[in-house]
Amino acid sequence: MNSGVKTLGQFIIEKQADFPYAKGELSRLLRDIAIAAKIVNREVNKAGLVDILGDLGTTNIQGEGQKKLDVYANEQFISALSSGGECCIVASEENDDIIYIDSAVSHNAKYIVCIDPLDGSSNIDCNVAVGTIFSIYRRKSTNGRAALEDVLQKGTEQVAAGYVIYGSSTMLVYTTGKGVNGFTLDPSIGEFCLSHPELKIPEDGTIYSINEGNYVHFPEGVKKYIKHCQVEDAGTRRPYTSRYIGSMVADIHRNLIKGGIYIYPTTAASPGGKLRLLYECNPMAFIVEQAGGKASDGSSRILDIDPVTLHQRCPIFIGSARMVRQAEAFMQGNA
Ligand code: AHM
Ligand code: MG
Repeated sequence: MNSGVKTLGQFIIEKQADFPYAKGELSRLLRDIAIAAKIVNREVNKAGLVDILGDLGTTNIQGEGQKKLDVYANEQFISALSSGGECCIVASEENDDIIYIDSAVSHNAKYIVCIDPLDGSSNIDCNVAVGTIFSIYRRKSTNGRAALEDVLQKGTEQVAAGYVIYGSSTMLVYTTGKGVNGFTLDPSIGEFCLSHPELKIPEDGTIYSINEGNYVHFPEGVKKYIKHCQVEDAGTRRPYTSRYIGSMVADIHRNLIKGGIYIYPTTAASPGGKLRLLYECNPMAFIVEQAGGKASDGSSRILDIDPVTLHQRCPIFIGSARMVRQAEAFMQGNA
């Protein structure tokens, strides 16, 4: 029977043919991530019930203390990646150090996963969208145990990246470097179904997303760009609309669909930027570039940054190509 619905599982298997060298490991890795995402989704959906089912710090039915959702999400993804057998190291925003997966099945695993298990988790208390962001690399070392050097690769080396948005509906969006596809979770069948094939971000947009509360601490170029967004000009459809959810995944997802720019610049509180290169900026940059957009640190391409440390941060300007180019021009003082 052909229901006309294509599930993520079917899609991944079909796309495996795009990689002649593939033996199915990457497909299995993506499948493991999708399963963990469904488990996390179930818990995120129940977040509002915490007060009536038992508050954090109390004991659940299995006699375990109830965990904060970001800790829970971290455990779910690490557990799925550990038992899946395709991943030798997980680097998580929630853990200070890399996690070696030394189980027998992962002995010859060749993939590294960097993950932000629940981004924007401060939004959970008020029922606002949160997300998971992941990034996959192939290990470079050929023998022995994989090491930190295998994790500290440039964004250009990513073999896949994606995010899950737990919003008004739950979506998984990912790329393996051949375009971007989006899948919406159909809760009635428990499957991610292809809903946004070959996503393309509009070349230009009318939405800017930035925490303007930090305005006084922004670099001059950002201040001038914001003023530019607010000036009336019918030809460029200005003033633009300001939209800031405070969940990077949700803000970038909206801009990917409608066109727009998301900026988290350096500030006095975060002189190197707030967002992490490996867990947030690189995967989102890969996805947005694959959708036809652009991602910059204000002067250079995010994906070309050489990571030095695991939890390195960087400023980010990401979204519709024309808007990012314009913001870069302001940053360089030539707009
Ligand atoms: P987190 O990883 O601690 O959740 O922080 C990342 C989040 C992004 O999702 C969001 O865009 C940004 O931090 C919001 O920061 P701010 O509250 O400073 O505007
Ligand atoms: Mg985060």
